[in-house]
Amino acid sequence: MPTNLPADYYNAEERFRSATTPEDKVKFLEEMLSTIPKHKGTDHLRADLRKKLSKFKTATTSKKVSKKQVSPYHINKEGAGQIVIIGCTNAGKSSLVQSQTNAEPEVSEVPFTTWSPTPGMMQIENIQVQLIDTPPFSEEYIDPEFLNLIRRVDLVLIMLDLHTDPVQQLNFIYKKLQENRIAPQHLEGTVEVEGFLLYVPSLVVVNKYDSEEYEEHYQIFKQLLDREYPMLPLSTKTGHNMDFFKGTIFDTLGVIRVYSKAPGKDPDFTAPFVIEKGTLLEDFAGKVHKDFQDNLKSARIWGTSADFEGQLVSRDHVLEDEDVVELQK
Ligand SMILES: Nc1nc2c(ncn2[C@@H]2O[C@H](COP(=O)(O)OP(=O)(O)OP(=O)(O)O)[C@@H](O)[C@H]2O)c(=O)[nH]1
Ligand SMILES: [Mg+2]
Repeated sequence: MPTNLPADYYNAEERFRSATTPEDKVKFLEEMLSTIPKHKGTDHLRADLRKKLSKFKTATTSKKVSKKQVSPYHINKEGAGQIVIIGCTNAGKSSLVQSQTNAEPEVSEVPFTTWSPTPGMMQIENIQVQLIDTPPFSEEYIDPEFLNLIRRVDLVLIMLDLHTDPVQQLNFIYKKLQENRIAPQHLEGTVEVEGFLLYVPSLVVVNKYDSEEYEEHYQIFKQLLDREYPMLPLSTKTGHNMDFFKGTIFDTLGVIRVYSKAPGKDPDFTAPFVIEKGTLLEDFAGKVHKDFQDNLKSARIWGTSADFEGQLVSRDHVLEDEDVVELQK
């Protein structure tokens, strides 16, 4: 240790020793380095301090990385489809998630209740889909990660409140989407806009249709629209039209259920494979087991796509919803 170091160096060194965070360690090491006179006798010491400095700097940056907040909108897809519900305040988005899934977002007549997204799983017959409750659309800021979620999901449910100027709500939602270069798929080819638009699959759900008494109300609303929309009325409160809603979701997702069975055994009807409509037998086989993808010869089929029970079909057979398949190598 060179003896001719200034008092400032020893002060900084003292504080470095008592520092408890990597940020403070970095600060006092830099101070120590700046107070050392530069000559041959201090070469070793300066090299040693620089090494320490780089170690503590790495510690501060890696801590920053691990501290980095993950957006609550980064929600992993679960089940047969990921569906986000969007709409104005009080439309009933949280009510739908609360009544139909295992999640329990807060529901209230007070506007602007929901502040962050909540996913839950909704049962449709023997499959499950993910429904995501979200904060209301408003004139103010929309989180860019919320918009990214809308861009990547399998289906966007646009929820309207039948009792509170639904035409205005629908126009407002479309306007906000379009401002962010997103548009519903059924409008593809009809929107005149400069530049790029991302088209997303969507379904309009008109909530608070508590009973058939609201039919006239609903018809008037439909007549006020400038065009036809993929749309259905619903009540999250009374459950009116809920089965039809679920069936429509299933059809819109474009999936089918296929059951695999071993020879001589019954299939497990509670555990379907959920695959895309139009999937070929050979691609389904790959999902059951990798081995089947290469070595599959044929299969026996019972159900929708079979001409008769246990029909022998080849690898390029197109499967349909509720088929039972016995794969053969
Ligand atoms: N009559 C009737 N009221 C409903 C229905 N669904 C929801 N509500 C009521 O509407 C109000 C708002 O419901 P929420 O589910 O909190 O609405 P939201 O869309 O989540 O509202 P924000 O979180 O503010 O965006 C509550 O008082 C609900 O009880 C329905 O089908 N019929
Ligand atoms: Mg809510």
